[in-house]
Amino acid sequence: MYRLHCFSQSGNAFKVAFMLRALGQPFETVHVDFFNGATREQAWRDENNEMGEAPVLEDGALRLTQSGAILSYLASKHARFGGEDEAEQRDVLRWLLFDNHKFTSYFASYRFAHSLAPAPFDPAVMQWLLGRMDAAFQIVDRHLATRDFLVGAEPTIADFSLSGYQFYPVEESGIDVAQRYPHIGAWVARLRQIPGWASPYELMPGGRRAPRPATAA
Ligand SMILES: N[C@@H](CCC(=O)N[C@@H](CS)C(=O)NCC(=O)O)C(=O)O
Repeated sequence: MYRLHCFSQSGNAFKVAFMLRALGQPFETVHVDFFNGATREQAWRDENNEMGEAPVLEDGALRLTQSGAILSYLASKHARFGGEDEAEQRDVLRWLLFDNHKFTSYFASYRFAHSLAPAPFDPAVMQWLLGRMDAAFQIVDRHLATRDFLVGAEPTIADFSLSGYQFYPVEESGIDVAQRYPHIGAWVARLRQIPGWASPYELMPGGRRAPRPATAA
């Protein structure tokens, strides 16, 4: 059985959990104690991921890291969600790269700084992150104005990847994505309908943390 090293606040890990559920593949979870510094410990890195990040997926003797690489591995192994042909597969890769560089990355950083980090960030840093995130979200919102999914006519791993952080409560980021980016909001609602979908807090261990009192956006 697959073993997913993850924690409930990790949207990057949720990308993989969502994919496994959509594939109907059972998996065990292994809690990564991120908030107590597990990913910074050299012993954890030596054993799990030299890059110091969750998620990690074990498939027998294989230990896979980087959600995009894991999603590609699963799509290829189970022959689902990878794109219908070579052109779609290339397009999926473009979106995975855009996601990891900008879409997930700035949103997840903003959310962490907004409510999960131990202390508030400098407002100038928050403004900069918000601007970077907004630029990426506008691009995706425009793309989704004329289609149901990011690539092709059916969901792909590009959808699992970009939506990783979109199923958490609004108060964690302080950004009402559905209201600010209506096409992204409609796409997220469609993804919730994929059989197997469940919320990150149901699928991954660690529970909820009381958000730190918010800083102004
Ligand atoms: N591009 C990576 C990002 C993974 C990532 O940033 N994971 C976070 C948790 S959501 C992490 O473990 N961060 C540890 C750290 O930065 O110290 C992926 O998609 O897997």
